[in-house]
Parts: sequence; structure tokens; C-alpha cells
Amino acid sequence: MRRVSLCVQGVICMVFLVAAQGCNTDLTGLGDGSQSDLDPSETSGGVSGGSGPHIESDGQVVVEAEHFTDEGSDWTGAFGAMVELDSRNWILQESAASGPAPDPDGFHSGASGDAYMECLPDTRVTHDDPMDPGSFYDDGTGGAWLSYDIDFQTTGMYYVWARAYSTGTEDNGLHVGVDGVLADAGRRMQWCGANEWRWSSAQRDTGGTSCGVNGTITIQIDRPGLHEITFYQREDGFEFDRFLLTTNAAYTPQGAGPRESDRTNP
Ligand SMILES: [Ca+2]
Ligand SMILES: [Ca+2]
Ligand SMILES: [Ca+2]
Repeated sequence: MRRVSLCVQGVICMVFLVAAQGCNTDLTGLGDGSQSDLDPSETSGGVSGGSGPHIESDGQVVVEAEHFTDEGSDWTGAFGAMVELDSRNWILQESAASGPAPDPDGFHSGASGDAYMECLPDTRVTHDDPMDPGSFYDDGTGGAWLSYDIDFQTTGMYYVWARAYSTGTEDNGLHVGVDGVLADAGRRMQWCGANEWRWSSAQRDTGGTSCGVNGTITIQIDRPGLHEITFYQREDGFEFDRFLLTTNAAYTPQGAGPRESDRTNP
């Protein structure tokens, strides 16, 4: 009797131990929200709610282009209406193309959040079209821009990836800078491969090709805290879905990429 009793106690004790271990494992699996808890193969995009700066965590931040903090064009009141006629603006595109014409390639579905920003009007579509004032800014100074406030936790060099839809050779360039400074490493971001949403971190003419090679567009964050990331027009008609900054040289976003990063006011 005594031996059976011990045996029963042992079984009961073991059951409780197993239950306790399972509970502990589950709690650990909830994670602390760090990047190591995220699935690196995330490909379906998706937007975060809330407002305020997006939060960089563990060397990565993802932001929808349509969630900009501020925007502007090359128009300035000092030069009056003549210059305003030449300007381009970043226009929100959702479910259908919306002004100002011309926008020869129309609307493209498949953007994360079902929304993107487009630099319009788009007058220079082919290489044979005239380079109208406002249609092209090779070095990143003077064109329409979009800026994004980001709360950085991690300092260092970031690879800049952006997702865009190009339909030709004259709507596939962009520039990126930090805190109002456009460094050479952020100039002439380039896309090749038309008629699909595609990620790039390539600088034009790197690697011996006009398309460039990925990993050559970078920015430097030297101190933690708030920084302003700004994308500047290179070519009109550029269609801009979202961007991703990462300190990981080996990371290449797939599909629509990871879900958008959280914001400071969730
Ligand atoms: Ca278009
Ligand atoms: Ca164009
Ligand atoms: Ca988007």
C-alpha cells in the first residue's frame, strides 16, 4: 500500500511539473516585442494604427509612404504662379488614380495598406519626352518631398529600402536624406524592372550598371531619439508604397514586407 501510494503521488507531482513548465514556456513565447520575436519571412505588409513618430526597434523600422509627417513641393510663394505651374506634388492614391493629370499609367493595386503616394503630374514618361521644368531633379534639390519622423533606439548605418511601382525609365528614381541633409549615399535611388511593386536599395550606376546594386543606398544615425527621414523627387510619376530601414546588410524584404512599425501614440 505504501509503495502504491508513493507511486500515485509521484505521478500527480509530475503532471503538475509538466503543467508548470508548459505555462512558463508559453509566457516566454509572448516575447518582448523585439525584432528577434518577429518572423523574418513576413511578406504581407499591413499598417499600424495610432499617430506620432514610428519606432525603430532592434535595427529595423517600416513605414507606409502615405503615413508621412510633412510634405512639400518645389513651389515657393516668393516666385509666384509661374513656378507653381512647374511644380510636382505627392498625391495620395487609394483605389483609383486621383489628379492632377497627366497620369498616363493610372492606378496600381497591390500596395500595402491599399494606398501609396505618387509624384504628379507626370509629363516625362519616355526618354523622348521633353524634360519640362519640375519633371526631374537629378541631385535631389528642388523637387517635391515627403518627410517622416522616426524615434530611433539604435544608432549606426541603415540600409534604405523602398517599395515602388515603375512603368518605365522615367518614373524610377528617388533620393533620401536625414534631418535636412542629403548625403551622396542617399542620392539617385534606382529601380529597374517595370510593371510590378518592387523593393530596391540600389544607387544608380553602382556595380557597373545603370540599375545599380542593392545595399548601396544608406543613411547614418549618430544618436538615438527623433530624426526626420525625407524622400525627395527625382522623377515625376514615381509611385511610392512604403520604406524599410535596416542595420542588417543581409536582409532583403520580400513581398510587401513586414507589418508597419508601431507609433509612439498607438
Ligand atoms: Ca500612376
Ligand atoms: Ca515621369
Ligand atoms: Ca502603402
